[in-house]
Amino acid sequence: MADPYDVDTLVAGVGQGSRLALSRAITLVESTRPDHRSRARQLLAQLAPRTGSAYRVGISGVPGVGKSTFIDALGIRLIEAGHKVAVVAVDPSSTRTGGSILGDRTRMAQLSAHDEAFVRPSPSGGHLGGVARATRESMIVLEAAGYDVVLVETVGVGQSEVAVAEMVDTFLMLALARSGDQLQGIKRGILERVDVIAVNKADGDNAGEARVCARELRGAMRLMADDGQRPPAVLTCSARTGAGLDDVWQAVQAHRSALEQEGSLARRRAGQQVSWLWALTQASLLDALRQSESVRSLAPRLEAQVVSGEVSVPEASERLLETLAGELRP
Ligand SMILES: Nc1nc2c(ncn2[C@@H]2O[C@H](COP(=O)(O)OP(=O)(O)OP(=O)(O)O)[C@@H](O)[C@H]2O)c(=O)[nH]1
Ligand SMILES: [Mg+2]
Repeated sequence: MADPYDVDTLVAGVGQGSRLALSRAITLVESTRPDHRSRARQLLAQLAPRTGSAYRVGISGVPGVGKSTFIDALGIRLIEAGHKVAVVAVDPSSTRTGGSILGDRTRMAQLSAHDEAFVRPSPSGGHLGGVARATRESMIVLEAAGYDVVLVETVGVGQSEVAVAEMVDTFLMLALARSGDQLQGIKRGILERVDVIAVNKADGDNAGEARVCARELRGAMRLMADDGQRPPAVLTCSARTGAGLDDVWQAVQAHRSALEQEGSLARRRAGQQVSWLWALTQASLLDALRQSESVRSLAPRLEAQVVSGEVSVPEASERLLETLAGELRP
């Protein structure tokens, strides 16, 4: 049987927009097998020159805010406007539930079925660093295949948002109108990275409350913005009815044009390359630690010794690191 992961064949196939080649190339970059990693590096090196011009947009928000519904509806609009749209996800929790993959496929029903769209479910398995690496590298493959809008979905809980903010040009936060604390559900650390906020489900009886919420949020964002910093645009939309979606996309475009005009898009991306370098190195170290045979065979004894008090935790940790270092050294 022909080698499904032959790099030259994949490069050619991705260039021709072959969905099969694209799926295989993404499977390859998602893999943590050392032989796959080595091929993935060759593949990415060859594809990288064809990337850089796509819109990279992160979409976050608490579970149930409507991210998948929003991406489905926005994606279709963008395709109608002539774009090719790819959707990837950073969702380490999917390894636990195993449910969100199927869920997102069915919820992005229109987009998944479209020829001009490519919806990739979250990679399963692994720590956040590994999942973020896979997503980042998948974005390169997708951009090289001609997808000029790449939407990255993440659940608005914990560190995955920060990881996504580190790989996109514009970070869009979906919010819900809730009386009282409008900032609830938006973590402080992420607030300073948000470029556009859209209060979703602004339909039916909810529309008025959503507008009030947006107004309050707008005021709060202005107060919080540092001197000279542009506060995020705050809008309302309904992923269900489509109301306001065009305005949200316009706000995303306006944010990106402002970045380009100030010359900060290039700066932002340069900074992201450097943070990727370190994130990748850390993720690779973690993978090496988990895959190391000698660490694995040493671990049960060390764990027992730590529990019995025979060896202290710092000593045991040092021994594991030494064992790994010995293995990494050629
Ligand atoms: N009324 C209304 N309901 C919406 C809207 N957008 C999404 N929903 C509903 O909200 C529920 C959750 O939507 P999803 O798109 O699955 O939300 P999500 O943020 O992707 O959820 P997770 O992937 O679980 O984090 C579904 O029942 C949607 O039909 C909207 O604009 N208006
Ligand atoms: Mg979803």
